[in-house]
Amino acid sequence: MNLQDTIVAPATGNIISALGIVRISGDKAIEIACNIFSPNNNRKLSDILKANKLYYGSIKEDNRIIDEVVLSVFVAPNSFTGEDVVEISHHGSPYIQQEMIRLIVSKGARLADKGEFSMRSFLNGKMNLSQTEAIADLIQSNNSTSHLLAMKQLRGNYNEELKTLRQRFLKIASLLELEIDFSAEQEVFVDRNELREELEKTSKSLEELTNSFKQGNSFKNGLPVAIVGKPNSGKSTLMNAILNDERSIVSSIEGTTRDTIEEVININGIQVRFIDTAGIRNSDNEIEKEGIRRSLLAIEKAQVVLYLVDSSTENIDSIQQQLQEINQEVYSKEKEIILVANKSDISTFSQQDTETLSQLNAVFICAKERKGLDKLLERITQNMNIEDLNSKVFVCNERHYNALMNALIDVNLALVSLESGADADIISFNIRRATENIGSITGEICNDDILSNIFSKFCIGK
Ligand SMILES: Nc1nc2c(ncn2[C@@H]2O[C@H](COP(=O)(O)OP(=O)(O)OP(=O)(O)O)[C@@H](O)[C@H]2O)c(=O)[nH]1
Ligand SMILES: [Mg+2]
Repeated sequence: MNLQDTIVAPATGNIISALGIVRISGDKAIEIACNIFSPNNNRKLSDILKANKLYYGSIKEDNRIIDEVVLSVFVAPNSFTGEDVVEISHHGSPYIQQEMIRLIVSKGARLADKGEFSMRSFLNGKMNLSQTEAIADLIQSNNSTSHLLAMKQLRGNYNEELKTLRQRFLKIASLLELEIDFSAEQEVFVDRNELREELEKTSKSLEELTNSFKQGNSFKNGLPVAIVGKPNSGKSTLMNAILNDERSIVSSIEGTTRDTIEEVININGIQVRFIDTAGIRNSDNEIEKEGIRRSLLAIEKAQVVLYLVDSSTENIDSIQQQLQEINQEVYSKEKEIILVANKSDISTFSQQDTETLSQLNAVFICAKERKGLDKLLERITQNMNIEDLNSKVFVCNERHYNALMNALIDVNLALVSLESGADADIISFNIRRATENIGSITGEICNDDILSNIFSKFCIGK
């Protein structure tokens, strides 16, 4: 990707609105603006141009006026990208915007790639990588939780902590490498007890950060809750009762739901994504089989699994058997499985059965009459404390999570090497790898592939 040329893109969406913005960035931005913009005071823009000023006038192609606009001029390095930037605020017609971009391209600019403004901002040192990602999240935030998380990341979140850690590690690795140089003298520059303490402390804080991902991700994208169980257990009825809407088709015919249906609702400030699934059973029907495959996929992706049983037809032994099977299905995935005994209005459970179900922590509901739902919703969100959002640090970016996991593995490997009395070069190798993984989060260490991958997920004009 050529980062030396001048780029242009719409900064606002392709919809009819009061105003729209076209942004130009690069060496030729101001020259192009002077070429196409005529101030309303009949003077030339090049004669009156100053940094950080707004100008009112027209965008013209030859003598044809495309629009009356306000021009903002930012001179490098004091702009979003760190380059010369011109922003044109025009009347919000997609046609005007297209015409303007066509004209600007004809004057020597190139259409920007996805996220190219942000990439330039990063490469010119205006923001670190994690902050540019926070901006993408900020644009996509659609509720108070995702907004707050993006804001926290934009303001640094765990960046400073990682930066300090990386510096400390770089120093340790260098000292260890010095020992290799002085191996003949048997010099020791790094006290092994202190190093052990340092590595243990780091391992613990990296573990805390990685552990926060599950919750952070649920806060950001909504807690995924799969409603599963045999056909006719009342899954779709429960989904509709929670949504207070006839969203899913309900019928007494087994195998009514064929595809997964997903809806998000807000429970006391927490976004929860409910997924109604096809009832799980052995079936020869191709469509139903596909539905069941999707149900299993929904379980795979869920944080919480509501396992519904029909209190009017089930018996305890069978329920225990089903729970065992579902536990095997989600084995080691750290999901919470909540047993939900539905149809309490026509329940055939004995007192003893009810006690056994209580011991299994079951929640008793009657989806049809919307009874017991409050308790169920409370159970679902019990591990998500909205107050934590302000007081705790959360990792909610998958790329950061993977890098932190790798760093954690490196630090633990360094610890194992240390315990086994390994040579300084082996310990230092693991520590250096940890610093690289940590550095990849803020972009201190990165390569073109990582950058292209990150910025390709951005929108055009950002
Ligand atoms: N009496 C009673 N009937 C219920 C209750 N919940 C659901 N039903 C009935 O049970 C039948 C099946 O309900 P659904 O919600 O379609 O069941 P499902 O689990 O989604 O079934 P599939 O989509 O086929 O897997 C319908 O006739 C519902 O009216 C309840 O709490 N009490
Ligand atoms: Mg259904």
